[in-house]
Amino acid sequence: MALAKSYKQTYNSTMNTYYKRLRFLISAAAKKQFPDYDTLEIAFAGRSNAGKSSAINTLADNKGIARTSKTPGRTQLINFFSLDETRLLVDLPGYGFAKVPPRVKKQWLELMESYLADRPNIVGLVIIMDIRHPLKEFDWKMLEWCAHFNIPAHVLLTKADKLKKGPAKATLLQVQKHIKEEGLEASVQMFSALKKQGISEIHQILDQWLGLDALETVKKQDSNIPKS
Ligand SMILES: Nc1nc2c(ncn2[C@@H]2O[C@H](COP(=O)(O)OP(=O)(O)OP(=O)(O)O)[C@@H](O)[C@H]2O)c(=O)[nH]1
Ligand SMILES: [Mg+2]
Repeated sequence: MALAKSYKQTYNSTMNTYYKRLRFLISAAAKKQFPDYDTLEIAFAGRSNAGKSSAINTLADNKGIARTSKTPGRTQLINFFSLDETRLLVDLPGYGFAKVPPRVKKQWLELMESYLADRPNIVGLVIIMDIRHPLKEFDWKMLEWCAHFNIPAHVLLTKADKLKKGPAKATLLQVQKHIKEEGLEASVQMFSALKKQGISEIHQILDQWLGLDALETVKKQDSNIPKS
């Protein structure tokens, strides 16, 4: 199987370099521009400026692939990236930009709704939150959306470099507890694009959702085969 072979070729025991192959596919302003459903898709959602694009760049070890910005609300399109022919990552536009006119907010809502309502190929949602401002109204909406459609959710508490270790850990535990208390489910981790913290954890989650962990077993079984 070509895919299994290519995954094995890009994986080594210390660093999963599979995600380095991430390539920009299309920026979509409307549903008709979305790619076909014949892929597994993982979407990255979060409030504006939370660090979605930076997280994608960091996990792909490619600074420039997803555009980042100091101006909240810059990414107003849905950006699709491909890992291979059957696996996509999606950078969703952020919510919560104060200075944006109502017309733009309305466009954002329509685009997000058209995406979330009609992508049966989504296998997981990564919800990015600034560790200093977790679990805002939009984040709860996304967690509820995942529960409703039975889609696994993973929370990245990013910008972890902005807090000391103790408060960061306390926030992680609080977020886990609060999600559970609300009867919702999500795995939670710390992350920092600046310090490149939490990369192997997010890779493991993505591997699982994208069915790549099964290929890992194949890799181990084949590890005695000499490299050509
Ligand atoms: N210190 C620190 N800054 C970060 C981190 N991740 C992102 N940033 C900064 O936060 C700002 C916003 O990052 P983006 O990745 O563009 O955020 P976004 O969620 O994609 O924003 P929108 O596309 O506007 O919704 C940029 O100035 C980044 O450099 C991090 O882990 N640590
Ligand atoms: Mg962005």
